[in-house]
This record gives sequence, C-alpha cells and structure tokens, in this order.
Amino acid sequence: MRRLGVAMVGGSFMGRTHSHAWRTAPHVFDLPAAVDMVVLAGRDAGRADAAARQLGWRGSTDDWRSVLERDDVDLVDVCVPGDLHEEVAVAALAAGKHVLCEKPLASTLDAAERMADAARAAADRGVLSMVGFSYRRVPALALAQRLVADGRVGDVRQVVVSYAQDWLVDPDFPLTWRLQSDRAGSGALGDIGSHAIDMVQHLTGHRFTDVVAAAETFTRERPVMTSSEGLSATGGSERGPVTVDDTTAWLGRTDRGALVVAHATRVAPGRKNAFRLEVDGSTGSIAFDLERLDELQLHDATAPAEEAGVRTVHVTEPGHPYLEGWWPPGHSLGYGDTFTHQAKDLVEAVVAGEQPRPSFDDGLQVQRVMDAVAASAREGRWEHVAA
Ligand code: SOE
Repeated sequence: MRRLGVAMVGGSFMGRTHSHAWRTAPHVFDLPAAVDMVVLAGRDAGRADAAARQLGWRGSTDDWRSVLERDDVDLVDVCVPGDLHEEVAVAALAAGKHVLCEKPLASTLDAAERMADAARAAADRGVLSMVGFSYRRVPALALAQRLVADGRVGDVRQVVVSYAQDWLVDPDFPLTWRLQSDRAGSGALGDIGSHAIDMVQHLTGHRFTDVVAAAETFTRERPVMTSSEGLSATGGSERGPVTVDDTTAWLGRTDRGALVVAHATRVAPGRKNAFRLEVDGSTGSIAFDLERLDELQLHDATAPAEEAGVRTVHVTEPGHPYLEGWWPPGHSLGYGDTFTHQAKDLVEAVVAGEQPRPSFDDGLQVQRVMDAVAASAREGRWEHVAA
C-alpha cells in the first residue's frame, strides 16, 4: 500500500482538528494510502513536543523549514495564523510537497494571488494543493449541494446566509491574532464570513459579482494578550486597538441573477456556531443550521398544496455523503468529523493525481469577494468583484 507522509505546521485549535482528522480518516474510510503523521512543527520546541505527543505525531520540531527537506514528508498541512500562510505554503509547494492550507487562503488579496500562482505552477509539476473550507464536507451540506446541482430547487433566486458566534461578546476577551488586521486580514468577515461566501458559491454554482456592505467594530479596545490556547486567551491590564470588524453584513448579486443577503458576526449573544443558510429556488427551497448539523430542511413547491410543507431530512443514512464509513444508520456526526472527510478527500485526490477542491484558485476567488465586501464597507458604495 502507498504511504503518505504528513507534516503539520501549527498545533493550536485548527492543528487539533486536523490532527484528529489525520488520525481518524484511515479508521473510518478505506484510503488508498496509509497516512503517516510524521512531524508537527511549532514555534516553541517544548510546546510542539507536547502537542505532537498529545495529537499523535511521531515527532516534533521548532524549525518548520526542516520538514520541507525531509524525504518522508509528502504533504504539508498549514495551520498557522493567516499572515503566515503564504510563506509556509509557497515554500512547501516549491519543495515539491502537496499542501493543505487553512482558510481563508491569506490575510491579503495580494498574498492570495501569489499563493494561487504558486499552486498553479506546482500543479504543472504534479504537486497539489487545497484550501480548508471544511464545511463543504458536512454531510448535510454536501447533500444540499448535490440536490441543488440536480435541479431539485429549480433556478436559485435568493440565498440568505448568516454565520453568528458569541465568543467576542465579552469586551475583556483579549486581543488575539484573530482581532488584528495585519495578522488575520479581517475579523468576522475573514474568519467566518469566508465560510459563508465559499458555501453560497459552492452550493449554488453561482459567483458573487457585486456587493454592498456595512461593518462595525463595537469593542474598539481589548486587553493586550499575555497567553493563548486554542481560541481561549488571557490578557493583562493594558489595552490595545481592535483593528478588525466584529460584524459585517452585505448584500450581493450573482452572475446568474440571484440575490444574496449575508451576515457574519462574532458578537451575537447565545449563538455558538450558528452557520445558517436558506436557498430559495423557483421550485423548492433548502435550509441548514450548523447547530443542528445532521438535519436538512427541504421544501418541494411542486408537491400538491395539500401535502406541501417544509420537511426535515435526518442526514444519518449510509446513502448520504460520507456516512458510509461511520456508524449504523441514525447515528449523527459532529463538527470534528468534517475535517476527517476533508482529509479523506485530499488523500484520494493526491493518490489519484487529481486537483482537490476547493483549490487555491477557489480560495483566491473567495478572497476577491471578501476584498470587495471590505472595500464596500469602507467606501459606502457597491463594489464589483474582480474576475
Ligand atoms: C472561530 O470563529 C472558528 O474557529 C473559525 O475560525 C472556524 O473557521 C470555524 O469553523 C469555527 O469558528
């Protein structure tokens, strides 16, 4: 059997989800290669070693460049803050390593352009890359995509999408990298609005062409961070400026004539991970909520009026996307499992020598929409999305 040596750069929250995926995918799915979790690279040797032991990596290093020189590493998984994606991903591709890079692709549009250029050049040499919009692999959303593509809702006319979390409601939550524009690029827009943009386009097959937006930062200063672990952090008494949006809302038009109403916020009290969307077509509609991630709401407007109504499909059956390898029918999956599906699809694509999706070009296109949304919020006018 073929072997795929994986190295991970970063070992925080996303590093944990990806490690879980690399460990689990071979136990759930019949993969065409054996996954070898070779090495985890982190900034601090002690923390990298502890993370590697806990997360199941064979070794650790505090020098991420050293993993690029190893013959036993075929793929580099980039789980570092957004401003470091470009340096690590481009170097890995140049070294002939396949790359999985966390979303959004980069913290600036220029960096995303350079990364997509590097990915295209690498693909010519058989070196593949993928950006981690993991929600494409939620079974209910994969099913929704299939139903829309099969014409089950007719022509898509409008999408309402909202991604709401509440972990920044507390004004004393410290200034982590996710609250600094030079590190993250943007706030709610890039962190979770990027998922909304990718999902709307993936589900409908449409592309945003024009957007008009408004953004707000409600808490403008936060405690300077003293330490962090995953999404949690502690801060001191000194405060510093928040340079990203707490909330961004936008309206969009698509290339196939649909309207999109969108909203991303990390300050919605009580909303933990509420990624909700509804797709209205000419003959039906589909609705989804990540807080009930094994359910899909369907409505068939062609059914007789006496029988019509929104019905709930429990996406827990072996015929549903990704479910074949898991538990007996009726048993649900969770957030972490979407990363396992992502790892499975990536291993299969790499072994087959096929471009995995979403590609860096897909990530670049999302970045262009984000850039237009941010520009519109700044300038107060409609913006065209660069093609
Ligand atoms: C934090 O807002 C976060 O972890 C995002 O960064 C992830 O992309 C999303 O999956 C869950 O929320």
